[in-house]
Amino acid sequence: MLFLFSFPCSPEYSAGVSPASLGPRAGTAVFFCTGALARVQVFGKWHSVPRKQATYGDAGLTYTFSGLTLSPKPWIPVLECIRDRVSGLTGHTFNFVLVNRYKDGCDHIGEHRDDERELAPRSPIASVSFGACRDFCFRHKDSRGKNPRQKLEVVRLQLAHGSLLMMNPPTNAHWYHSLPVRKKVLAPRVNLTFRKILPKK
Ligand SMILES: O=C(O)CCC(=O)C(=O)O
Repeated sequence: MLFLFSFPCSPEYSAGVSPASLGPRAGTAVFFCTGALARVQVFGKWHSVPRKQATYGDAGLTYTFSGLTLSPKPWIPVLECIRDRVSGLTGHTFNFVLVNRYKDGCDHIGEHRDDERELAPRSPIASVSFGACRDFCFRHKDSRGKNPRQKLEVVRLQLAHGSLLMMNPPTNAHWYHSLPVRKKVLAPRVNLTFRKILPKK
């Protein structure tokens, strides 16, 4: 089940966040992955991640996806502030955030499901967007590939500046999502996905 809200985006609520304020040059501290941590494995081949990524969260957690294991950096005030606003609005708590920064419409994220074992099973993923409006697509797991078992329509949402999308269970058990290339989009966008990760055993 999905819910799309307009996130209160005043400076008071969003800590003045914009793609610039979450960019590496602004000095407000989001450190994006570089080197080996900015590469992903897809069908056994390594590629540069077509966007910038960073993870922040509680101490001791790790999150593995696309062949990468990321240990979050300690929370910084701007992300804590937004996390707490999202918690206040939704009633859910989060211990981890994945930050994705798309410099323009050529940066993207391919179809995936966020179905990693470290994610707390009954916890939603809260996705907050800042900057350029981008299409966000959901494709049902049975409607993928050349000979799909079903032909369900792709669900397209527009994630505008200040939107909060709640991906509630069991959405990601059945639907893949992606942020496709949109070459006409010239402006940057930052997306924060707040998650609850299970502590390591
Ligand atoms: O940038 C977005 O809106 C999507 C990010 C995403 O799919 C993810 O973090 O799993």
